[in-house]
Amino acid sequence: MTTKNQALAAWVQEIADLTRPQNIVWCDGSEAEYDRMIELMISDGGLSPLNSETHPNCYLHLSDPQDVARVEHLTFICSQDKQDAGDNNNWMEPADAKAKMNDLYEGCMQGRTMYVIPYCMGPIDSPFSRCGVEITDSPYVVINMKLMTRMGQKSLERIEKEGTFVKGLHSTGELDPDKRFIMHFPEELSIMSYGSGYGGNALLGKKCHALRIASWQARQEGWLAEHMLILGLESPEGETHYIAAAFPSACGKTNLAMLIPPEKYKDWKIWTLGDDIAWLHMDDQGQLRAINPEAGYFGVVPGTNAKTNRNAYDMIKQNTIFTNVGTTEDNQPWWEDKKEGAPSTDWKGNPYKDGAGPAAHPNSRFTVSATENRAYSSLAEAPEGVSISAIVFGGRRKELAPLVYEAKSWEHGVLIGAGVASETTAAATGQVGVVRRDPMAMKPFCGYNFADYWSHWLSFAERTDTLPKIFHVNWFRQDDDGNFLWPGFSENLRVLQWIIQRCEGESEAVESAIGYLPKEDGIDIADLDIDPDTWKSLISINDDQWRKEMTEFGEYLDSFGDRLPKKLKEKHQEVSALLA
Ligand code: SAT
Ligand code: MN
Repeated sequence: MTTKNQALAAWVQEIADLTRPQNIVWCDGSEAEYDRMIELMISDGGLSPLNSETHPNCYLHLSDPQDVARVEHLTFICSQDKQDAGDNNNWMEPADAKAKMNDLYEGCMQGRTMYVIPYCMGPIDSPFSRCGVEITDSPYVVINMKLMTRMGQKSLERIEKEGTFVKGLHSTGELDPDKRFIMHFPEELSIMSYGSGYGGNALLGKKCHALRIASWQARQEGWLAEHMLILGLESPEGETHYIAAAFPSACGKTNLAMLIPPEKYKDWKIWTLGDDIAWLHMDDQGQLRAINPEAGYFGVVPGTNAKTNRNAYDMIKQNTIFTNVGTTEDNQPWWEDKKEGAPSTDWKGNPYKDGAGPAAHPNSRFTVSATENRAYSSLAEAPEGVSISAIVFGGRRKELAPLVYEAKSWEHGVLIGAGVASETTAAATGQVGVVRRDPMAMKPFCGYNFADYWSHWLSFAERTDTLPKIFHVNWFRQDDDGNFLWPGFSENLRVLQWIIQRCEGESEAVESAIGYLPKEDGIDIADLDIDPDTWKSLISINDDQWRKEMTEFGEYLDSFGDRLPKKLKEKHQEVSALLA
């Protein structure tokens, strides 16, 4: 296989000259190719088969122990003008970044195979989809891209027809944390990644393309590329509303997107469209429509069990790649809170020792095709996407943010999104559990200056008056002893119901300084074990805490200087005045 597209052929040649691989393989995306890659990886130790009776077609990959998460401090946006990247990104002069990367790439594929992976983010026939080509020397990347994207021949055909594609170059390199960089060149639609084999650093279609590069493109073209799940909530009457929700990594997007309603609401149904990324476009009628650019899930494994996420638990019993989990004595995958079996080896491949750390790495992952999910929505493949009724922001906050509140307008909703803060998780290297500002859950993923990003969000209000309503949720409130105040998981359905009722004008709310809150009986919790005081605190605000929050948030906004949209500042002042 090769290509009719001159630019692509020339680029592949140029990269081959630089990296000097032993051979070049163009990936066609076929099942046969996937099976061959699995065999190859088993034979060279990159994968091991798991118990084929309990977990048919499942494999375990153990990464280098120093290469288990995204590396935000080594991720750069290399725009011509530093201000375009903004203080929210690390920046490097494009020429310097390229020189640095080309030094690392020089001869780096000697003795190895170079894989050329054409892929399409989004349904292959959707006008909203965008294509890319990833060049990599990692077979692990090939099999993951096969599950996570529409990859191979069909994508190449689309690239040949359209002529444009995002160029992504990846090499695993020496896996030396000091020689690891993830560089983005948004003006050239290109990505250079070196020294890591981990998901978000190496599967370039995901965060690098579908968020960082796409967010930049989206601003120029009038759409949004967001760190959002997409779900459909179907009522017993058969009416389905679509919701897009942004939470930081490892804060439960996959669980919410695959939620099974509690017994009391068993006539309701949740359909999954996506669990991580949404591309939002405005249609001719002024409706915001969403597609999921991905075709699979790269989900956090620990905590997944028959109670927390039955759909995912069943989904990953076959045709799944596990990265950095432990195993049981009979070679089944094992992880913390699996609630079944016991660990025999840990994620480093050593015998498991009680008290010597978790068996599965906290950021261990499953990779699986979305078609394995029994709640997969038939509309997930629709080229026109689905019409979004509500946008939801959220984070992991022990205190402050109530269970749910609603923005008073689109502009106020943009302020609420910009105000998202969350406790850090194991999805990125660094300290876990410290609150950091993470606007729209896009801090690690927005490919340009946040001030310009907020202007772009605000501009949608000038284009239509039928925008979705905006909400904020927090499933993670705790008491002083660290107990969660809200049961979460399937019970979150009750909050989604309130959100949809609000969209339909069917539920009254209480106005507060920060937005509309549910009335005490607005969400049915009669059968839940929540005492009245706890419930009151979950759906009310503490003015002192919020005054402090708004002061800190205001300082953060001011740090964006002149580029900060005036409208956002005004909204911030409005809320602050109501709290004074
Ligand atoms: O590592 S990924 O970026 O692919 C997953 C995540 O952190 O959301
Ligand atoms: Mn994510």
